[in-house]
Amino acid sequence: MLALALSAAIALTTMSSGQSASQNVFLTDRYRVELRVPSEGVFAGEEVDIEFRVGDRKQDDPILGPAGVPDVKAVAVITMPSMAGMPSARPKIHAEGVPGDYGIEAFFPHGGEYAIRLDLTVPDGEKFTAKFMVNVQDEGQKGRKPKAKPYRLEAAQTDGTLRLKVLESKTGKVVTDFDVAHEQKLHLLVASSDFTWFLHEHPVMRADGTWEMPFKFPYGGNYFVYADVAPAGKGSQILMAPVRIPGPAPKRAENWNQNLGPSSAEGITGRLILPSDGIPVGRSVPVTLRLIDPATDQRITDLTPWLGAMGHLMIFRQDGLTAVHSHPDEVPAQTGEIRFNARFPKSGNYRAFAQVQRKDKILTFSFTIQVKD
Ligand SMILES: [Cu+2]
Repeated sequence: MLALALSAAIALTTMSSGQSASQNVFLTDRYRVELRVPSEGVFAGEEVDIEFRVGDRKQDDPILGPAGVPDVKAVAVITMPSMAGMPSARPKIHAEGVPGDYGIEAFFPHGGEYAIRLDLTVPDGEKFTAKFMVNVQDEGQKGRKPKAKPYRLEAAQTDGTLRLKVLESKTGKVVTDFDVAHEQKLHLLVASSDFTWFLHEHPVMRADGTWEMPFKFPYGGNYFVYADVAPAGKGSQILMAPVRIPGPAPKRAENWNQNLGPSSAEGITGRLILPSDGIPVGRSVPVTLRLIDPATDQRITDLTPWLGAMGHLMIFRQDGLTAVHSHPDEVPAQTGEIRFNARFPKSGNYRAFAQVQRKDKILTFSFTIQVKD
């Protein structure tokens, strides 16, 4: 009797919130929601309209399918389940010309699997949530023209002050409203063009949207200035502005040979451990930072959280145009090892900077990773 009741309850649950085999259709007893991902796919780094249709299964036409439901109130939230701590996007939704059809004004900062949650309220007041997964392809795919990014960064240094602005590309409007990610609204990352010099700071925003910080570039030459930001509701974006500084530059040959350590900071030795069978392009892979005290050969187990995590790993492609998102596993153990998940969208040479906090000091380790096709 009990078993029967249980199986009936499960069947009911499956029916009321189930997902069809296609994964793009979500059903309740009454309604059918279909996510219409563009047939050519969805690509990172461009704004895309993803349509969905809400149909009434009680008015099911044998040819046209469930009648479209107009005036649905919809709230969309886009997250990346593999990237814990990445700010969610809350994209705008508009009604299309056809009753029951709606469009999500989405933007995906980089490739990977995203979850789209739709909280829907139909005109009779019924509320339900439909969830979908969307696989987003990396930008810069062959045969695809790069599209304008929704935001851009301005960076300039004058009189010992670095000033940054995040602007809406279309309107030129300065963005002043940001979501917090890893305890900050803006993470400033500055690197020399050969990625041998690196800085991670948190400037302060003035009311007009200018981010300021006392700062002088260490020498002349080209730099990449990155702002890791999430304009309110728009999700995570890494924006880059190249900066050229006059003056003498140190003469040295660029070295991009793979170098997984040892890298030293404050007397501690860091090594990077990559998957033994290589790094597949476009797939999330575990990257482990192992920290050792060379005096005792013991693992370092007294790190303290910094910016909401036990470690941060920032990875840049040699051309400066690709910054790799990586996040530590959600529950890092005090084992002297920090495991990150990193995803390399292209083959090429990458410089990785790992940062941890120990005894109130920030330790920065640098590595070079070669990703082959
Ligand atoms: Cu930061």
